Amino acid sequence: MSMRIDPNQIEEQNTALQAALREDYDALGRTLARAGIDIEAITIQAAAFEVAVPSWGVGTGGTRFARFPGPGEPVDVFDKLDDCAVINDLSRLTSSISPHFPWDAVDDFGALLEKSASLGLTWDSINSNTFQDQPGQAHSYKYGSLSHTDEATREQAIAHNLQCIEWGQQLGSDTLTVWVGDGSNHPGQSHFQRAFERYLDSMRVIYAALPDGWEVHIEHKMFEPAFYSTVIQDWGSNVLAAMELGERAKSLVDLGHHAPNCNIEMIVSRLIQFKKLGGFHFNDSKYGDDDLDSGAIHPYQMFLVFNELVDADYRKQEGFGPRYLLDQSHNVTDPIESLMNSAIEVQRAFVKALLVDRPALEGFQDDNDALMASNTLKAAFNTDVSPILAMARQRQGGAIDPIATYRASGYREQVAKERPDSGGSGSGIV
Ligand SMILES: [Mn+2]
Repeated sequence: MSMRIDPNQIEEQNTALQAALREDYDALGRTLARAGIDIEAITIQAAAFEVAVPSWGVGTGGTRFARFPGPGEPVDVFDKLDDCAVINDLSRLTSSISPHFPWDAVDDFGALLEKSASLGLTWDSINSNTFQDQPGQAHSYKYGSLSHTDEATREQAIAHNLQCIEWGQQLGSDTLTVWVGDGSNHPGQSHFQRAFERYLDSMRVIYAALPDGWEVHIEHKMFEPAFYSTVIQDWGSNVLAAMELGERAKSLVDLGHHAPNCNIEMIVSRLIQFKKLGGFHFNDSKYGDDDLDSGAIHPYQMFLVFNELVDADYRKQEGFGPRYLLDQSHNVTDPIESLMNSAIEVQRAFVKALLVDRPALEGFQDDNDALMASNTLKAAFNTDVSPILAMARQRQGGAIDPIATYRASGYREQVAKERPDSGGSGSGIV
């Protein structure tokens, strides 16, 4: 059974918070006006901001040690759509969903499209999965997929990606995201160059099958499941592969897939410069690929990434238009709450980056005034833009306080009654 948050309930919650929001918004408007910034122009841009949600994100995640499922977890992709609709109805930031195949494969894609359309949702990038074996699969991916030493295994992995493109076309998507777990656990286990050559040969077949208007995004990952080396380990391997394949192959940056202290914003700048930035998987990280909620650990880093993105837009950089997707593992929170929170944190980084005084920054850079250049960024980062985000949500019919409204709605309690226990089965973290 499908359940939607009642718009009257959102309205009722908003009414109680409206006067305080107006006061805060007006006060911030006066502060920004002193810096020559029109709060209304910023609010319009905040309202237009979108970040896609991953279908796999609405289930409770886990580690390789255990998974502790929450109540009312989605049973299938139709349930996932209901949860995604709640996230978007309250946050007004997430109208598209990124599916993962074969997890989300169905017999009737028409029914899936019909349901997503009825909820006001569209389909973002398609994610293929050759990092685990499926029941009845002829060849195992234990030792790799697109770069496997065995040709038949590589062909099976290629065929799955072609199938993903076909399913994606039925859903109206236009991007395939490829992440492989291929790599090695022991020095000497794999010949680096030969493995990379086999990967490229496989990807050439997939690239050649891209329909008109489609792109393929390559995702790199430093480690896990392979702990010594991975075939697409870093942004260097990633962009080399993308350059080798052609202009419709681009690099995807997952914030958690870099070495600690890596200057991700500079990588983003490089990819923008060479028209190779395909998109993002937003999350946060303390130690490695720990898939924490966006903005939970390094909000300044996310702001600096958006500073590059807003700068590219400001300079009208040719060929610039990356996709934004959340990719996190919600192990101890209600995934709907984490995804709403995280979408807002990503939007917050974007809106703060809009406040950067770019002509002033350029002047300080040209004058080698390091302190004032840094302070220019900090001035934007230190501005609390919460009233802008809340106003943008409210104007689009969303909730001023999405978490409070969600909790008051009783949605989780309701679906917990309707959906059977999911058990401790695995949930995807990529
Ligand atoms: Mn990812």
